[in-house]
Amino acid sequence: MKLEACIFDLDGVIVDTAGYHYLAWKRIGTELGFDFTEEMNETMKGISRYDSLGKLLEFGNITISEEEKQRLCVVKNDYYLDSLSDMNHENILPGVVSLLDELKEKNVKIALGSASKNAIKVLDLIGIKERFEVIVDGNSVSRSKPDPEVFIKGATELGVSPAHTIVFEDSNKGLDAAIAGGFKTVGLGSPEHLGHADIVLPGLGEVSLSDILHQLTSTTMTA
Ligand code: B16
Ligand code: MG
Repeated sequence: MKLEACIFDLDGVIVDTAGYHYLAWKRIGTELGFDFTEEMNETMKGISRYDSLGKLLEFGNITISEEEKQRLCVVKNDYYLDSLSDMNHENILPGVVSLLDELKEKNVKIALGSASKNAIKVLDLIGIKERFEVIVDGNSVSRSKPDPEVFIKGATELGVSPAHTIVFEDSNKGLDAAIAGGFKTVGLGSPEHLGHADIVLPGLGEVSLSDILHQLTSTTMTA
């Protein structure tokens, strides 16, 4: 079977912004009077800003009005955007650029599939926006991961089939979305959280496309 495309999640896969989202939510948690932990944050990775706030409020056992929810989403985003002020090419995670190079060389299509409404801004800051033929982000989907919409839209716009496309994800919910859409999946992070991916790697550093393909199918997928 031939590899037609790769769809990359953004935060935690292409760039190390997952920690910045966490710190912004932690600050909101502190302001609401409770300690928002990394373990709690794990369940929020990959989901939309509004849905993330809903989870945070559940963790804190807090009920607020819709108006206050909208206000807190704006405050959280302001904290997050502040943390991006020094972001540049150096924040790209190890192995990403060489993998994008290899995919281009082998004519494998490349898309972004992110829940973030800040995706284009982040890609601009790190200087790799032009490498993505298709960008699907939080502004272009109506259903948050784990719904497969973001990845299905990416594959449709690229003109490829999910079964011939790899999704790279750092979040549990993102992997659920990719699996529901019928994609091959590579989880980036710990097997404890991402054990349902076809394969789990600690990151993209020091791994080649052929290693990934070999591990994914042993024999049936080629680029
Ligand atoms: P924003 P991804 C997701 O991006 C993040 O993982 C998640 O933590 C964040 O809440 C979500 O984007 C929305 O981001 O507030 O910037 O619109 O991992 O799908 O690239
Ligand atoms: Mg992510």
